[in-house]
Amino acid sequence: MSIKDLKSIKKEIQESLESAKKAADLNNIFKKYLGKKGKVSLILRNLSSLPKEERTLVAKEANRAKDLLTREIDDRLKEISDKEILLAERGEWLDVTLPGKKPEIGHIHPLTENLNKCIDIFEKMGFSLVYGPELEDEWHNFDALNFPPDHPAREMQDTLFIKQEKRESLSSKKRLLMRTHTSPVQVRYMLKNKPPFKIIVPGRVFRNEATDASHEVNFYQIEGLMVGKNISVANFKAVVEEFYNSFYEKEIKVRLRPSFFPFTEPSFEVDMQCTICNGKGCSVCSQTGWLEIMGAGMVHPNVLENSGIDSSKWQGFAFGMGDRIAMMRHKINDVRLFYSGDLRFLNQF
Ligand code: FA5
Repeated sequence: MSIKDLKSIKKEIQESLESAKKAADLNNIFKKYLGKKGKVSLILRNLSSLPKEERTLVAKEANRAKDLLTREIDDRLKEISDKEILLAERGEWLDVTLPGKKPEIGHIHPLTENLNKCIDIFEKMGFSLVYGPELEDEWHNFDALNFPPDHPAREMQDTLFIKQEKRESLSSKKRLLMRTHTSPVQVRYMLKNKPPFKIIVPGRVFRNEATDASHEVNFYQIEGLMVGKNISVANFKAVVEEFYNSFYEKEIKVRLRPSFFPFTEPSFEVDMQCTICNGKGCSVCSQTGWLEIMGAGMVHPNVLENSGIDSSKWQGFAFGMGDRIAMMRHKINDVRLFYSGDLRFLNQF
């Protein structure tokens, strides 16, 4: 058996594949070349009888022919079986022996799985789970949260307003929008409940902004709110550290930086140590070792008062975090992938 013979076998295989019309033809081709006594199988089995210098070359070519044949036959069998199914579906032909179509079994979306993990951790720390409406009014989303009318802070979050007739003449409690954050649920909860309490509010939020690797038009937030007597920033730091340690299943360092939100005073941005480089500095954390992960602060007295709570007796902290915690957990560098509905991405979880 020489390389030349092998090449002609390959040609022969290709020709018979081209003329094969039925599954049975393909099975015969398989038998002829790759069956127990098939031409290619025999070559592979008898390699040791070839001179050393020819053996490697022949082995390489024979294996190539084997791969080509297996792949082609698989593809063609699938093609033929699809055609047969199509014909059967048209009622022209029915093969009752064909195996049924396996129903595809879905799984929980990675963002839902992350939310569930967060909920479990906070519930273990005694937080109650609260939900609020996605279609919100301007009063709960902005006014009650201490955003003054016409203050530039209102523009901080580009808002998707709902078209309403004579909108300008409506009160802010009637002017509707898609909530831009989960913070309005703080107000809704405080109006109906007496402190002390600690709650978390997971949910979808909407912003009218251009998308990029860390910005989506619609994304998830988890809001936290704890109100009681003598609640301080130290309590907040202990809660978030405990949360991140459990969420990432390793010790995570957290630091607070001063920031501004109309509904908290003082306000801060919370950074966590980058989980990818463990704080050493990498491209994900722009070589700083830290990643901004949430907004937070001590609830502004005006917000407590707007929500019917005496700010001289009670105080608390609030925080809001987005999908970045899931990105960091799964090492995903573009938030849009989570919302793409692309099964090639989602099937990896
Ligand atoms: C807020 O939304 C505040 N409500 C958070 C808060 C709550 C502060 C309670 C104080 C007290 P901010 O706009 O920074 O803040 O959003 C919070 C987090 O949501 C950000 O850290 C970011 O991770 C995420 N986020 C913001 N905009 C987007 C977006 N367009 N796409 C995806 N995630 C976003």
